[in-house]
Amino acid sequence: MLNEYKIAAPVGTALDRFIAKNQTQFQYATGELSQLLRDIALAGKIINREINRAGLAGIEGSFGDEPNVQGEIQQKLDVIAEIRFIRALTRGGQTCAIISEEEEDIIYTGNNDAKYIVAIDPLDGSSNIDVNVSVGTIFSIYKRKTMIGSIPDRTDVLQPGTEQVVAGYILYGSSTVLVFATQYGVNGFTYEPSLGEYFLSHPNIQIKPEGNIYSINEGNAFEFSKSTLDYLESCKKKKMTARYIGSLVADFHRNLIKGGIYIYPETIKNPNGKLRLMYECNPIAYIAQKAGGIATDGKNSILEIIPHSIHQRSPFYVGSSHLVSDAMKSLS
Ligand code: P6P
Repeated sequence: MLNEYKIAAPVGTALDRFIAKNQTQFQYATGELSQLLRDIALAGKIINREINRAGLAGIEGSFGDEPNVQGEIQQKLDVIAEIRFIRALTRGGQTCAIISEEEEDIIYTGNNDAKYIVAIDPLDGSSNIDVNVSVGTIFSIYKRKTMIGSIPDRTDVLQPGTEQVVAGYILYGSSTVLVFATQYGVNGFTYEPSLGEYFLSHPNIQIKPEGNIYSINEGNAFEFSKSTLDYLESCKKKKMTARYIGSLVADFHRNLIKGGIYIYPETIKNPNGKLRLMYECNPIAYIAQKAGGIATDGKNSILEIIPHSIHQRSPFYVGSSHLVSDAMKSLS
């Protein structure tokens, strides 16, 4: 009798089945949060398709020469990703308000009976697309503070990272991987385009306390503080490996899997750091913490920062607990 596993190996746990089997992970377990996660996963499938054919569909390059709210020139795929995610979240009906890297102010979906808020960077690292380097979507999900049925306001969207109920990213890389954290842990799902499904590929991810990789743009070295330079020297003396892709999701995912530290410190050009708290630092910090890592702004836990504006920036140190702790010691 031929071994059935030889001729028809199981495909693994699909995202929908994982969500159904782990309803208790999705707070309040009435299905809305699960549906919201499915809405994000669907938009990710669509963006994955756009990215993989960008060179053929004439959607590479910049969208125009007007800088966005960040002062950066939008790429065509930034705009496409923004449209796709806002549309998916609005039509999905589970989100009452969204804050996005691409929009100056709150996006009101009109779903005032919905329970959830989403903070999103629809396509982070998009300047890498034209050179075929990995990019990613980063998202946080919060429970609204205002009453169901009312119009959401700033108290809903400006919550500290500790209030996140789900945080995740989609990495459009050599394969497309959806990684998300709930209070119960971090799981990764690899997208199988031929089936149009995400399958559990990285169950219960834990980041190693140690690591041999440091990720920082050393092109900014002349703008670094002395303590940052001293820490980098210590990394070199320990013969650590430098790896910097210039796409936060890709740099973080590598360190999550292999161990390491990612640093975007304050510089002369960006005295409060370059990365945005609400839709870059907080979601990545939540994932890092739930995987056993640490994320700080150089002094305090990123997740404890009380936000005052949608696009505020923060210095960012994230990764293996021992590496980040050592970096904090050298900065103090
Ligand atoms: P730099 C991309 O623009 C981004 O927000 C992150 O994805 C990335 O880690 C960082 O900025 C790269 O910034 O200044 O090194 O090019």
